[in-house]
Amino acid sequence: MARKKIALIGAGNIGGTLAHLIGLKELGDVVMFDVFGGVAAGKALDIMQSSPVDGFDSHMTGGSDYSAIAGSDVVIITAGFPRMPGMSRDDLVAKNAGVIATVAEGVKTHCPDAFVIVITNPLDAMVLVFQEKSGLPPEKVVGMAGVLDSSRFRLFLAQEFGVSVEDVTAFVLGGHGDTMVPLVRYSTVAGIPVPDLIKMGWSTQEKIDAICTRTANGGGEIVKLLERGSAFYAPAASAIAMAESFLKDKKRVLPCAAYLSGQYGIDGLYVGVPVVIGAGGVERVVEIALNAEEQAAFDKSCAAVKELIEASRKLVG
Ligand code: TXD
Repeated sequence: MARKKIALIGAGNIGGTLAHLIGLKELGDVVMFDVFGGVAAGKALDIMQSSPVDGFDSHMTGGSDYSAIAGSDVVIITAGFPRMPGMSRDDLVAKNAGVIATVAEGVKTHCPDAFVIVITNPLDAMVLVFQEKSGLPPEKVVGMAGVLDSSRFRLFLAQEFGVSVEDVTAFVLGGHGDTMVPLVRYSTVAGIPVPDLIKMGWSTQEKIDAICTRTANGGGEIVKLLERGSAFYAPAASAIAMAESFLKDKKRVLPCAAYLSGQYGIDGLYVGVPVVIGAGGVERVVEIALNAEEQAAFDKSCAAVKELIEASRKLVG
């Protein structure tokens, strides 16, 4: 079986980490693209030079010529500008919508059959801009946010309960950002729902509420600490989980920004929901029944996504 080909558009902090993880996991060969072609080429060469030490075979190249991404199986997009301190994700819309429109043109021309994962913020708006501008089928275009948000939620819950992160599952819905909706009743420790754990005295409602707030502000917490740039290790790991599920047809159930056409009462928007990712891309949207409080939070989140989309439409048409 020939090796898979993975194109990384954007060779910044997340792009470089993605390439390293792809090598370590032997997921395929890597082509990195960046407007700064030297950075892409330098990172590709540096990571490939680690391959004899770590024992992986992966061919990596970098540059600023779109034709190099031809025939890619997966494209992961991080191109754009990161959030700086004091800047909200939403402030990024003006800068990044134009970048994504250009990237969409490159992907449409050179690898229209690829499975595309968009990471660039503001995520829910950028993934729709990409899908509309590229014309790729909606099931082959997803946004990465929910895996990261739920990973943060899982970590904080595991720390609160004093158990392994492996045994904590978490469920988040909605847009990426401050309006994200952590679903506590679907979050568990080895199958025991968090509300039951509260009843069992493992934690209190106040502590769980504080964890939900910390999760929703998880990106901002890191931006504040780093002072320049935003999180990149956990975002890269999250996108790799999605790419791996596609490449290996694992059919994992992962929260992703997926195109909704009527599910959850939403039509024509990308919003974070649990989906099954397999060789066909997004093979299924998991639609659960929400209670009134959850529905209200979800609707609020969708309204925030809609606002962003309108803002980006004004900028790139
Ligand atoms: O959950 C999520 N979706 C996110 C999203 C979590 C964390 C960070 N998130 C966003 O990802 C962040 O707000 C940014 O919009 C992207 C990429 O973050 P990263 O930390 O990798 O940013 P960098 O290091 O600035 O890298 C961006 C690269 C940089 O090398 C630029 O030269 C390049 O993008 N760039 C371009 N490449 C190709 N084509 C164009 N037009 C272009 N413009 C800039």
